[in-house]
Amino acid sequence: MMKFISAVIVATLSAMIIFLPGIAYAVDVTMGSNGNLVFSPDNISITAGETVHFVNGMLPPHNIIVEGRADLSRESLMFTPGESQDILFADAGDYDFFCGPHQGAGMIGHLHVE
Ligand SMILES: [Cu+2]
Repeated sequence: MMKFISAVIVATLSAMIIFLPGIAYAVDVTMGSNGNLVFSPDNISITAGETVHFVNGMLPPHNIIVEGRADLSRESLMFTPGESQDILFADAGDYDFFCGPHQGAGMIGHLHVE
């Protein structure tokens, strides 16, 4: 009986993993890549409606400030490597973004949405 229950649990967990809704990101951006105060990549092109996935890397804390767009910015600082923020860009345009703590160090990027 225990063996049967174990098998059911394993089968259920497997099914949950397989059928978890997958989220497709247009771009993964690493913040603090390879110990440098950069967004990587820092020059991004996506299509309107796509989502950019920002992942915290080395030298935290980091955040994402989209110039002139408080609604798209993620001001809360991320301290733990692996933390992430998703930003959906619904409108075409050109966006400059930077990391609040590290803007002066050149942690900036550009996003083109078509
Ligand atoms: Cu930073």
